[in-house]
Amino acid sequence: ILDSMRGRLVAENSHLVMASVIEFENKFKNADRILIVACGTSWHAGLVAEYLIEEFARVPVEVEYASEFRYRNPIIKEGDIVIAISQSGETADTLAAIELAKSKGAMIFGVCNVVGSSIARATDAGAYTHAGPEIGVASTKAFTAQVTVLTLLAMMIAEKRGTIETSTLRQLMLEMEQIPTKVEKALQLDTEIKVISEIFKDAANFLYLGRGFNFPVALEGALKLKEISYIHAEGYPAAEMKHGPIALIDANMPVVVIATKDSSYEKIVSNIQEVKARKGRIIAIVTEGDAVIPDMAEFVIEVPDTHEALTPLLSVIPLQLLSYHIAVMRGCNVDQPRNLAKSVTV
Ligand code: F1P
Repeated sequence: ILDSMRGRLVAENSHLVMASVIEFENKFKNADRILIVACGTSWHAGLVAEYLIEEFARVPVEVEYASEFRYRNPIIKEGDIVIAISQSGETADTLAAIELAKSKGAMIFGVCNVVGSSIARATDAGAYTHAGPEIGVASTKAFTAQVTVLTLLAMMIAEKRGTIETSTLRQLMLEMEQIPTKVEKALQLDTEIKVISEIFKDAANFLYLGRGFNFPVALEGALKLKEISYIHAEGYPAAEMKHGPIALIDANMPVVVIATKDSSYEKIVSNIQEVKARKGRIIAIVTEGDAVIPDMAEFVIEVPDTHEALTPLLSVIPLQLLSYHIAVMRGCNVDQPRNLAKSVTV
């Protein structure tokens, strides 16, 4: 299974500027630590990667905004691997973070979409995401492609380090094969989400909550809404809600909760109860067939079942659609949002 995965990654990259994943395998195997630098949506994909790599490969991972990393004096040791993630491959902050890490002896692995871009050229090795051009400024399919590549990478590192059971690896790979069909199914939620968007299009604020692998998805859902509809939105780890954001919840607050069936399901159900008790308007993203949450949430959006570690690939889709429809209904230009550049090169 792993050989076929390597084959796929390498085949995609063999004719390109970046070195193959195989050449980097031993470096990943022996790394004491992995740092991930990125901005915006790519940073959220990096957070998913942190959860995946630490869960399966048991290597410490730190994820940092490149825009912060480049301006401080981070501790970087020789032998550290830095994964730089960028859709455009031209983001100035990410490029500067790479140069800083390189000057201190780190090896750089890139995850880029644009072939031959500045970031791709500045890295020692990497994998292209091949998501195709992002027509709009806000990243959407790039996120899915980044998370896919990073999931494969996490599995490869775990296999190399011997930290993953063969049966788990096999299960993940088989589930991975099903993802394109399940993504198609999730995209069919479009009409349903349009109806929900109509109801909430005039909201002044939104709160997004998620746990585990879906915490970064909550951040991404909030970012997409901000970027294209100009509605203020905050993403939080669901358990962090009680440490502050709970004060914001009232009958005017839409709360999007990613509550797919996973190891934190019981806990997220109790988070939903807390929101409901304060009359928050709950839009829950659940796993198909969920019998509990429909009795609690005002709106329920079902996504196909998959392995817990792969849920971000499906749960992000309804959030992207929600932002898209709300933005269109508010008369916003979804492809060219105000103040946003496709590549932030300064
Ligand atoms: C990073 C990013 C995007 C965002 C917007 C501005 O870009 O923050 O995530 O949607 O386009 O730039 P990149 O480094 O992934 O190209």
